[in-house]
Amino acid sequence: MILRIDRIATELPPPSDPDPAGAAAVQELLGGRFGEMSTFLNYTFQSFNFRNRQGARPFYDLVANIAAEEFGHVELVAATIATMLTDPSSEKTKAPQDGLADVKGIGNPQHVIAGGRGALPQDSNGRPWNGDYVFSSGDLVEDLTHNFFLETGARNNKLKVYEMVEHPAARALTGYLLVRGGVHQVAYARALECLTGADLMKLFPAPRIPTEKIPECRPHLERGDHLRLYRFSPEDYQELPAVFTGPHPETGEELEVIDEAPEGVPANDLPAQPAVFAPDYAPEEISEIAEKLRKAADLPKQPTGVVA
Ligand code: MN3
Repeated sequence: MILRIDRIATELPPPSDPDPAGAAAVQELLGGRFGEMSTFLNYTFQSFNFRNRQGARPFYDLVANIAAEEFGHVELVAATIATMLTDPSSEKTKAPQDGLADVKGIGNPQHVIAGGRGALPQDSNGRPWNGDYVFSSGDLVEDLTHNFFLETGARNNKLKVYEMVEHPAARALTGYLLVRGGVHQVAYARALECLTGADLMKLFPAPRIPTEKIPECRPHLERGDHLRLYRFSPEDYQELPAVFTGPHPETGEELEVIDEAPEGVPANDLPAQPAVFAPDYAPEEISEIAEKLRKAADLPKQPTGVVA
């Protein structure tokens, strides 16, 4: 089962100038072959299908636990794309006027026409994420080798999107994901080392750009997030430290398992976009209905959720 926490993994800047072309490029990090949907669903299916769990517990825990963090990365990329597509002026220009004329020919038209200026499970060409991206052979060494390759490809794509897209939300996203993806790259390399004796640590950094050269990575490095594997469960996945241990291949610092999920931060409450009917042509009507329902259910007058 999955327990859900209504917070995002790291702080994103609030909406500024929309960047539909940049948002289309960031889609590669969500629904591309090496995107977060791929890391999430690869490790998820591998954990679903994992046999002899008790006999191989530290490795099962590693794959299952990283899968949970990846779900949060899918959420974070989606939040970034929605932030980049948010138009602060669309309140004024809505149907039947030409409120969407300015995005014609820029970025992915489906973000606007099929979606409510939000993320879609697609790559940067608008192609749907594909279940064929999941590799779950049942052979632990093979699956872990694949996962190391997947994290390396993901890091490669994040670096290119970083170079391509200057929007502050995209930069905050890629800075964070490069650090966390690096941890997963190390985790799978170390797991393979534990199983086979192969020294994959000589492959780091791959690609050969150290994360400390990227300004948006630095706050996460200074916090030590490049060394930490968080345990994403109140009680379970206790055997992570059996595999996630030893020195970091780039810095030599000691890896560490944090015995709880990261705190996370509240997401920005992105404003309504009436031109695309999100959440409605007249969002204030939905707010009025919600207020009445909240009152009838004896809930507090103010909404209970937390937003940034
Ligand atoms: Mn990830």
